[in-house]
Amino acid sequence: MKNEILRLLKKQSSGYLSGEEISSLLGVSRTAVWKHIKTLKAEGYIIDSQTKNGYRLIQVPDCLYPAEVREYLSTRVLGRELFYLPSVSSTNREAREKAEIGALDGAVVLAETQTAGRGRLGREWYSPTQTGLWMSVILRPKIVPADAPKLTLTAAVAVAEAVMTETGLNPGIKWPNDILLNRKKVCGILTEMKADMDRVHYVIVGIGLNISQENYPEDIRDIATSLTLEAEKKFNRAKIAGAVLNSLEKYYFKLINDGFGAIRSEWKRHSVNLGHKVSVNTLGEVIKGIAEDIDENGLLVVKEIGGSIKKITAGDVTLR
Ligand code: BT5
Repeated sequence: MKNEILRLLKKQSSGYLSGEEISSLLGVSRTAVWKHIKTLKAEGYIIDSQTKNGYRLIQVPDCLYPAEVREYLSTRVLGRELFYLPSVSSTNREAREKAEIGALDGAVVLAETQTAGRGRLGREWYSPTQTGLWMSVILRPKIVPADAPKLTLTAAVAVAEAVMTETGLNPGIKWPNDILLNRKKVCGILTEMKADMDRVHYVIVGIGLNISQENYPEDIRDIATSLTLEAEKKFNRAKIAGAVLNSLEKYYFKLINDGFGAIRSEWKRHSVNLGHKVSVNTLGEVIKGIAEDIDENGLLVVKEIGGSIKKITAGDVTLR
């Protein structure tokens, strides 16, 4: 009911809507209308109430409330279940718990802040409140575990495209999971899964996209950036969330229906690694050479100085 009232207020935002009109349109009492308006105000919606004219929506808060994100969604599967939390330890962790108790394919967990946001290998992900997109998507694809890394690359292409269309900026992708603007990291992706040897039960694609931070802690100041810092303007975070999910669904369906080929080409178009000297730290071993390609499984192909070819499943790449 609260969302229905919000929908009416948005439709009528150029003028006032009386409590009586709302109550007769929705078939609820005027007291109930008043209570829902009170809740909306507590959630940060600025609503002018006048005894004579009724209610008018003045401003929507910069929050990732499902009702706001839904406004921008054109998906079939992704986001059909949206779980919203003002604060959570990690959306990936929350998503895993939801997946264990039967959350649907395409369910999404969104939070305004994470108190223990995670990167790969237990690294920290800085997730201050109401400044980024801290989001995890639960997917239940019928794939074998060896194909799961393709999902990280698919998500990277999807985020890069959404960032491009929403901001006009030109993001690069650093293998396997970083989206860069101006050589600094604007987004990281953490893909986790539960699988048997021959079957994936679910995959959690965690996306951390810096939207409006203007300052970073010292340890990441030189390597991190945000959409606002690069574009020098503010963005509607709910709209960015919608755009990322729309793009992710498009590329996810493409992966499932048509295979990795087209996504691989897109990925290569955005790549900042290919053709460059790199140093890849892969579980303690450092491989140096030229990043030649990503193969049909999403592995990074590096040609070492002596000419031998190494295919890398996981690691951290430094451009040299
Ligand atoms: C990643 O790890 O880049 C994956 C990050 C995924 C975060 C999302 S947020 C929603 C979901 N829930 C979670 O708990 N996680 C996912 P990695 O490649 O390991 O990079 C981590 C490194 O990036 C850190 O060690 C820092 O150096 C740097 N870093 C931390 N916070 C950052 C930020 N906000 N922006 C840019 N760089 C950051």
